[in-house]
Amino acid sequence: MSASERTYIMVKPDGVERGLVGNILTRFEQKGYKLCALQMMQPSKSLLEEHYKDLNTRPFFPRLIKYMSSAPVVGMVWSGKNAVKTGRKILGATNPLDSEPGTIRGDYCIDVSQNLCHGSDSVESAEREISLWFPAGVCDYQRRYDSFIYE
Ligand code: RTP
Repeated sequence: MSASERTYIMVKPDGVERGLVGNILTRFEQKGYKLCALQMMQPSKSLLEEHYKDLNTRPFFPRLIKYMSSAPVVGMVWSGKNAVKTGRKILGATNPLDSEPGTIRGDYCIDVSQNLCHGSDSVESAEREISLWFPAGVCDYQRRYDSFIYE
């Protein structure tokens, strides 16, 4: 865990279609995380199959790839202390049935298959996903007000 820990957060097609990009981005910004990359794109099936390769034996995998490639997504890289774990808390539990009010999924969705956003589940998967979605690299910069966020 360090102030330079990074996570990959993605607004899924349902989040883009429902106009929730700004809301999702704002929650990470206001928490104090540093935005290092932002892109909108319609992902290919092969990119999504690579991203979700650990799930390729699951029964919902074909449905997941179809849904994720159905419209643009917005991918972001955020950095800061505990970005991976706290990022998952900000999103809420995968199944909106279990996600607490106050989280993105707890506040805005109902079905597990349309759960608005993705967040890396470990530091290792974050680094893999950042390289996959941002092969040209992301911004690295010193933010002047970090002294107001970290001791
Ligand atoms: P994500 O990768 O999207 O952040 O989700 P996660 O780690 O919290 O959950 P994971 O188990 O990796 O599932 C990835 C995505 O697959 C869809 N899903 N559908 N039973 C179902 O229909 C089902 N289960 C999972 C969700 O979109 C989930 O976020």
